[in-house]
Amino acid sequence: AMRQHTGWDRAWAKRAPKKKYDAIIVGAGGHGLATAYYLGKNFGITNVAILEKGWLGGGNTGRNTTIIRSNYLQDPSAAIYEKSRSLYETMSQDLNYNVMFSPRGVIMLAQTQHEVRGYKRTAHANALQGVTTEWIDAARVKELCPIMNIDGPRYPVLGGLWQARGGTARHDAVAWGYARACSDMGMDVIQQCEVKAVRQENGKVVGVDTTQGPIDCDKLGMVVAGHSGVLAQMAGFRLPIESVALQALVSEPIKPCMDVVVMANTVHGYMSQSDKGEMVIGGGTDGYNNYTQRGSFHHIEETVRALVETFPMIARLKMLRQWGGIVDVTGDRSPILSKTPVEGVFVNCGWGTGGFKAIPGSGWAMAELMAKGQSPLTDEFSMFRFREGKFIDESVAAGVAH
Ligand code: FAD
Ligand code: PYC
Repeated sequence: AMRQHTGWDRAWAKRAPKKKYDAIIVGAGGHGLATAYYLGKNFGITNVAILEKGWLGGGNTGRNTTIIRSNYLQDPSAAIYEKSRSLYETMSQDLNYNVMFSPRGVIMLAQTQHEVRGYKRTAHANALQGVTTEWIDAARVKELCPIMNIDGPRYPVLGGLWQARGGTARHDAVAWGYARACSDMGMDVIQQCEVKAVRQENGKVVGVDTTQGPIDCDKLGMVVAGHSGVLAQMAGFRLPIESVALQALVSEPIKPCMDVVVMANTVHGYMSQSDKGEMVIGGGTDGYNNYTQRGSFHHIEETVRALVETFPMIARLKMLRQWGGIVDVTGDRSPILSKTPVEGVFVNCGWGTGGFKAIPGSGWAMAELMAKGQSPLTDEFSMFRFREGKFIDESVAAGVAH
């Protein structure tokens, strides 16, 4: 008989949890998987389990709109986001898995004088940080994205911040590629395994209780995005995080018409075109804290209304589907990669609306923090910075209205 699509090895092995691991990572999103991958690749720590309550990549990693850029303002942000963007350049080769990194370029539009000043400032900061971005005028914006109406009348395009090596990647492939590489190193990726409690003795972590039983560990990495507050509560401390839904939608597929990513932050909308031809569209976060992973009608209306002056063609599109993810937002719109009050417990969260782009850099840095107790890439992102007033303000660069 002809063998068609049978006899394939599983991309990652299905194993029952062992009694004990050197390190447990909670959350098999991109950040959790990348953390495990670099623990193995950079530090030889492979007695690792990644525990996922649902399915691998089913959180924000599989729900985001995949924009990758590193045009942030502050030096610690530029360091970690540019490290991440540069790791995306070679990720398909590193993982031997096609993550479809597409550095098609990202424009952040300036549609007010305030934004013109803000983005010119960012372009200067990026030049000092070694991040290649450029302030471009309205005519160049139109050249890069001809479907755009730059004349207003309400919000004419005045120019933009252009990052030519920003772009997109296939979100599921990033999760799947890391998962396969972790499994190949002998790590256990365990799905449908929810962490319910964090066990500690004398202020040090000793294990977790899960829906698949108790599992011991020496080190624990909490990498659960919108559920970070819930995990922190299990370990007995609080995090300065708010969880809120961020929604997105896609149109019916149409012919290729836009080969850059555009973010229009004054009007609260952004758009790119997927390889299938769908226009991928998103707006600001929901206006209230919630754990609802769903879309809502008013969000479609608000977002399409926001974008239709700048992209008149979307008035004629049918919208195909919408969804939501729970993002973990900090007060300064920067992430937390940190030790915690519990010895052996580390936390990686607070990426909010913008962590897809950060997956490889965050995993690289978090692995170093967990392996060595310190990383130059995470030094400034401690959870204790909020107590000390050392904020890393990225409210403009976050690019998505909160
Ligand atoms: P997740 O992928 O959410 O992974 C966390 C995992 O932890 C989940 O799978 C969850 O099930 C698991 N978990 C939770 N609790 C437990 C438990 N108790 N036990 C076991 N497992 C648990 N970022 C960008 O850079 N560019 C974008 O264009 C962009 N667009 C976005 C659009 C939308 C609509 C959304 C929602 C987000 C967007 N983001 C974007 C943000 C980005 O998706 C996130 O910052 C990033 O994916 C977070 O990854 P993560 O691995 O930390 O979280
Ligand atoms: O962080 O670039 C971003 C982003 C775009 C849309 C959602 N997040």
